[in-house]
Amino acid sequence: MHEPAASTATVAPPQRFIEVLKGSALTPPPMWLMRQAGRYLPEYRAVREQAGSFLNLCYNPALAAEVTLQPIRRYGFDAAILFSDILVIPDALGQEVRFVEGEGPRLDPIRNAADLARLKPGDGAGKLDRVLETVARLRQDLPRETALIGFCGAPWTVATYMVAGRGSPDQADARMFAYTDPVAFARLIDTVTEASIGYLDGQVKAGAGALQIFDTWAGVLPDTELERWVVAPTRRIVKELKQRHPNVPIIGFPRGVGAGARHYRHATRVDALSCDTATPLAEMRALAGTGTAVQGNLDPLLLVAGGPLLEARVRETLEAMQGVPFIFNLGHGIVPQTPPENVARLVELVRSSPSGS
Ligand code: 1CP
Repeated sequence: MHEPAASTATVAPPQRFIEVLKGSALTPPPMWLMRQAGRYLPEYRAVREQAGSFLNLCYNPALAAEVTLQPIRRYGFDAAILFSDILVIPDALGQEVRFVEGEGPRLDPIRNAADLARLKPGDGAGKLDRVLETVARLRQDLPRETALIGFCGAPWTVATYMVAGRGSPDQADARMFAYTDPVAFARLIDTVTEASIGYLDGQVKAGAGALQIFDTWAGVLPDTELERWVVAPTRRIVKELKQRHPNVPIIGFPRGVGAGARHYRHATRVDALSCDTATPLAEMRALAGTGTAVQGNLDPLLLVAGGPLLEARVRETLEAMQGVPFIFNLGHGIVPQTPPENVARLVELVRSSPSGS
């Protein structure tokens, strides 16, 4: 029986980004960039000014959707990432977050079990509901072939900010908390894990088609602690999400874990690994060759520098990753001083990689 034309027109077009996450190797590879919405774009800076504070922008569905769409309009990336921040979870748990201009996030640090008892799981749902409204708007407004990525910070990385009250070079405060009072620290990790599961579930229900778990500071932990504070909570998040949404791929970003990435992938059961800048291309290829999609891993500063070195490195990456499930990305977030025209050149280089060879 023939389908009437009107109904075939409503069949969703394939999303190349999702196809690769499910194991296909595509040429040219789909691409997006971590922190692709941000201060390197003049149109972002204009909206950011209009919003007042950074968190106002995160909690304003119309403006947050607008800045999510800006890099898609400019560059036609294969995926959009929800504009929000990993620190909306502590904010929603009652540990108020402020962003100090030019300095970064500030929170009242959680130093012991008594501070921990002041968290109020459940109270901040209204704030997160506004982020979920952004997701719903985006799914309506994005081109249908553009995937929408939802995200959260991994419990360990979020906890490092909750304990130090700010960004820190070595996460010493969180490590000391974990080593001196592992029982209380486990309660903190559990609280963040549970909030993150609810938040990611909400993002999928609102329209996110893939999820990424950012573990920016995974690399500072020794092996046994990595298992307890990074691998175990991530495995729990993945298991819960997979039970509820078996078809939604999950990407893990265990930044800085080196050779531990294989175990992380195997033990957490993420569908894909986002590789940091230090991961050798041969290792990235080997990781993809064993049934997992990989994403990465251009140095964000090469994108600032531009020129022949950028071109050479992009070609080298495309060649190394031929024939395996690969998503072109950076090894960490794009930096504010990136010239937008270098991003345009990068898109051109990746998109002009020869297909079918
Ligand atoms: O003034 C501004 O406009 C603030 C800059 C900014 C932006 C654009 C911050 C503050 N957060 C974001 C958005 C953001 N953050 C996104 C969404 C959009 C996108 O990717 O396009 C995402 C996924 C994040 C994730 C995030 N926030 C991470 C994990 C990934 C990573 O880059 O390592 C981390 C560690 C944060 C915390 C954070 N938020 C903002 C800053 C400056 C920081 C880092 C603070 C520090 O460690 O000093």
